[in-house]
Amino acid sequence: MPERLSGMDRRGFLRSVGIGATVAVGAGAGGGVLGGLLMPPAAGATTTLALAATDGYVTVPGREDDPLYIFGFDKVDPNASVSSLISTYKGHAQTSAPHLDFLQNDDIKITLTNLGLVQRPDLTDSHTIHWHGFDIPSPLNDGVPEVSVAVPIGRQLTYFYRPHREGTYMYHCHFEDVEHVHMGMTGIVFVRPTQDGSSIGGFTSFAYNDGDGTTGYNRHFALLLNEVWAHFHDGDRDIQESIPTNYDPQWFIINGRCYPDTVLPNGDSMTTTNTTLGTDDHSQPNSSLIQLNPGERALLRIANLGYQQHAMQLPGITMKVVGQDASLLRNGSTDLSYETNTVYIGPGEARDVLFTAPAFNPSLQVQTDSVGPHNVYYFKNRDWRRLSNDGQPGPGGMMTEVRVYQGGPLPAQTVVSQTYT
Ligand SMILES: [Cu+2]
Repeated sequence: MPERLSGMDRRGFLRSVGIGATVAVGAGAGGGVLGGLLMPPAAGATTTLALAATDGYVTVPGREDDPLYIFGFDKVDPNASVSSLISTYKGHAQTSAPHLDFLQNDDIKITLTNLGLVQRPDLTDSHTIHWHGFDIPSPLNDGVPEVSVAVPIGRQLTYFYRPHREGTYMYHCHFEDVEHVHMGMTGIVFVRPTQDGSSIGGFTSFAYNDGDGTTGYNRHFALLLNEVWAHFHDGDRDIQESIPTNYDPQWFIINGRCYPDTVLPNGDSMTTTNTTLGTDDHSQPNSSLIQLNPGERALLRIANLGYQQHAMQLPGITMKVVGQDASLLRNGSTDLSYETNTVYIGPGEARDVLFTAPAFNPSLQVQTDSVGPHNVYYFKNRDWRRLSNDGQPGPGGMMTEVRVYQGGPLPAQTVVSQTYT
């Protein structure tokens, strides 16, 4: 925050827009006092999208008939009215949040609408968007409510970004952040390099502006790691306090799902039907399935927004870590990337990992799905306790499958983490 803004001192500015939980924010898309003060003039292409924040329910293995209460973000129509968003989405949050895919140097406007909570009408929490790791020029767009603004129920705020640094990031709500993050308001956001579209080293898509194609890939996959501690979710449902130092998660998830649900396709395959809630087809739409043709190079965009360190392995295939926390692992001309069989990733950290799909091998175990015969490799947590669903016999938890298909039947990917059925 600059010391003086248009002749107004810092305290006066904060008073004029309000701070933290109590303020009503009225900035529309790119307009208003807030936008006029702090938004630079538009330069490149502009991407406009909208997210809505509300509550909902998800299922984890063993809790199919007693779903877990969550908070989350939905991707919604930027032109929809607040009242229509409330009638369509309130109480239908998803987790993980939608993957956000941007191009370096583009202007990005994300309008956040707070729809309120169905299960907890007594709870008048605001929400924010915090783009974790982003080099932000002002706290206004940083989503940290204690030093900026938050979005109260029924109101909207448009966040503005111009990402100058490509790579894999994450985003989350920062309002009462320990609670709202654990309740499910977490997602992956990544920035494609301006080098994308050039043909370098046999690739046209890259993790970074590497200049030599070493971070080129054929397909990319966004994988968000989290844990689930039922006590926190049930406590929020039942108006009970939880003590975070008692943290003891029972489920370990990728993109909001436990194995074997992680390999179900994108979309409504996680539809929840139960007597209390009826059917909710928005809750866990993000697949973690990694489908490859032989010889293709895959980029895993991995982020951890849980509260524990994780160690991820892909037995049978060597991984190469080329990026860390949205930075190419290179110091001048010195290559700092490394090959490994274990990727270590702490809370709030991101890794960009490349590997090449092996040839289809008929002498390995061959499974068949609707696409065809394939070999299976497991991308999984190294800790056996985290491959269990609530202590039940495995495999479960933080694991997904890499399927390498005989004959290369998969068409080119058009969106990140695309699944084929
Ligand atoms: Cu929130």
